[in-house]
Amino acid sequence: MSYTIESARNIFSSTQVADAVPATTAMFAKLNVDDQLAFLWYAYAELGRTITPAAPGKANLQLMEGIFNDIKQMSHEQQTQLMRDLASNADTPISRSYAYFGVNAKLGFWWQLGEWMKQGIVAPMPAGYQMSTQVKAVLEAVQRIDQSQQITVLRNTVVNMGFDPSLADKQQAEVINFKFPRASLSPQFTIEGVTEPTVLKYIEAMNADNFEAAVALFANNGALQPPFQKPIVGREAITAYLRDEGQGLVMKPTKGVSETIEDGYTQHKVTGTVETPWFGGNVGMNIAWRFLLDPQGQIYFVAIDLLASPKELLNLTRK
Ligand code: EQ3
Repeated sequence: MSYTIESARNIFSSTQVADAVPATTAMFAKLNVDDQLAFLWYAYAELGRTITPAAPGKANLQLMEGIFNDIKQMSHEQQTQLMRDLASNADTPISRSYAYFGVNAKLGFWWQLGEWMKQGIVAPMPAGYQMSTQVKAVLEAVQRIDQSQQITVLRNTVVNMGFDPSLADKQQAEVINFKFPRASLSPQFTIEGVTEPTVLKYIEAMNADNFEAAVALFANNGALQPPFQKPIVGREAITAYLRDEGQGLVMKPTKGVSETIEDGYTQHKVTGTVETPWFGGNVGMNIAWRFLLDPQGQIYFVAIDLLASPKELLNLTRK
């Protein structure tokens, strides 16, 4: 049997992923724009406290200095309009620039705005604001899920803002990517049940932000499937994705299972936690990596799943 990316997606198919994340993100998307901004403010008031203060980093924020200076010059009405434009994907110059920010730059942008909202430099939530029943319902839904799922919802909302670059002309500025400082030593690890060198090298390279080394482990037509997304196919596309999304992640795999299937292909499921530089050790996301290696030992497919519950860390069944 030969694999296709489509059939590879079904390996270890009993893995339970955190479906509450897309469900809650969809509830959020139905709110009107002002309710969306209000929801984010209240959700962030809770979660923001666990953000590692050093995470955005001065050097990273300097990359957006021009836009920040413009925002500081605006009246509160203009600032509020800017936030509405971003949330409603309106076609404005700042909304277009935002669409070309990398994921971490988008998060950093809002982090800075949030800090300035607290200080009154950027228009705060209107005094006496009354939360609508719709906002309350989404907030309650978010409170029911665990913290790692909550930060994923928050992240998704911010990522989807701005003017969709697929509609804009692509002659815009380069993508702004953040870099995060690393402790000089990557975490030492062994994975109980998995000794496959390709899997170990993948984790090691990712823990050093060495994306070239990580991608060299993939087959030419290999694919990486991020949580709740379609597979990203080919080395070039995977490299661009990891440079944007993989910076500063700390991966702590613990357990796994390996199996030779047919025609020399092997499959490996590894579970453990992943920390983002934004929340450091405060939030450990429960993650599974489902690898399919070709007969040459190259990664033909790897899915990264955000697991439904910590119990899923122990689900290493093969079906
Ligand atoms: C200002 C305020 C509060 C109000 C205003 O009205 C609107 C907004 C938007 C506001 C601001 C909100 C802010 C600042 C929100 C910030 C949220 C943050 C910092 C969220 C960060 C989340 C990060 C996550 C969930 C990262 C997850 C990464 C994972 C799971 C990566 C996994 C990977 C692995 C393990 C691999 O092996 C390689 C691939 C991949 C990268 C997918």
